[in-house]
Amino acid sequence: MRSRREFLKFSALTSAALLTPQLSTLTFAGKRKGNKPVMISTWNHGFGANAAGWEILGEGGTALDAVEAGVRVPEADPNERSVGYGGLPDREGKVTLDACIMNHAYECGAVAFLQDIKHPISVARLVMEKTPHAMIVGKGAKQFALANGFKEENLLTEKSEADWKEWLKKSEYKPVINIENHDTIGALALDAEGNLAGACTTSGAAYKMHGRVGDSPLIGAGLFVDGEIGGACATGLGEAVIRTAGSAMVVEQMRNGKSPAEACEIVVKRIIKTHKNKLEDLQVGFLALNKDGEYGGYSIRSGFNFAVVDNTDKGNRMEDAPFKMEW
Ligand code: SD4
Repeated sequence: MRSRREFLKFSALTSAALLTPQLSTLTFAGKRKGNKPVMISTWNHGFGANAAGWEILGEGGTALDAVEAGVRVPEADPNERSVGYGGLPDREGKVTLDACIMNHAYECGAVAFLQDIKHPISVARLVMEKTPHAMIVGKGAKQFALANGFKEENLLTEKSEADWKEWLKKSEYKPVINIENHDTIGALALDAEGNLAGACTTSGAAYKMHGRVGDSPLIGAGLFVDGEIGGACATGLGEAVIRTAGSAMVVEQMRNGKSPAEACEIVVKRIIKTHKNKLEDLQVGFLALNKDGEYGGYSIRSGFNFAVVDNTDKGNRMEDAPFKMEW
C-alpha cells in the first residue's frame, strides 16, 4: 500500500499521462475475486478518472485512493468547466468548489464553498483523516487547506471569466445540466479487498448565487457509501437531490434488495414525482455500485453516461444510463 506522500507524488506524475489511457495498459496485477475491482465514474470525464483509479486498483490499492486519484484528473483539467480548476464561477465571478469523500467504514470528509484550492477532494480527504469533523466550509476550509500544504491558486481561467462576463450581460439564471457533457464528477469503486469508497467533486451550478452549496459535498445527497451494502453518487440539479436525500435513498433501496440499476431508477422516479411542477429542464442522474461489484445508473433525461472499468477484457469504457424521458 502506498503512503499518502507517495500517493500524492504518484497522482501528480501520472494524472496527465492517464487522460488518454491505452486499454492495453489496464491490466490487473492482483488476485481476482468476483467482480472486483471495479470503478464507475460520471460523464465522459469519468474515462480519465477511471484510468487513474485503475492504476491504483490494478495494483491492489484501495478504493479510497482510487476514487480520490480519479476525480483529481478532471479537477486539474482547465477544459472541464464544471469541476475544479477552470470551473464556471458563481454570479460574482468566484469559482467556489464543493467535494466529499466516503469510505466503507462510515468515515467521511467534505468541503463546501471552498475557493482558490485546486483539489477540494484531497482537502475533503484530509478533513476525514485529520479532523474530528465531517465537513468544513468557506474560509475555514481554505485556511485548513493552506495549513496542510495546499497552494492558493487562481482557479478562474480566461475562458471561464469570458463566459461569465458574457453571462453578466443578461444575468439570466437558468441552471442547465448536460451541456457539452461534462458536469460534476462522482466516482465509486470496489477494491480487491472488497472495500467500497466514493468521491464527488464539482464547481456546482454555473452562475449560482454566491454562497450556494449544492448536493455534491453533502453526504447522503451527492454521495453515500455503506460498506456492507453499496455506494451511490448523484449528478444534476443539486437542489432536487438535496430535497430527496438522493444517494442515501439509492443505498437504502439496495439494502432492501434492489439491484444498483433498479435502486437508481426508483429514486429518480421519486424525484420526478416530487418535482412534478418543476420538471422543465430538470436533470438528475445517479450511479450505484454494490458490494458484489454490480453497478447501474439511471437519469431523468437522456444524455447521462458514465465510465466503467473492471477486470474484464472490455477495459475502460463508456455506457449510457437508461432514462425516463428525452429532453
Ligand atoms: C450541483 N449537482 O452543484 C451539482 C451540479 C451537477 O451535473 O452535478 N451537475 O448542483
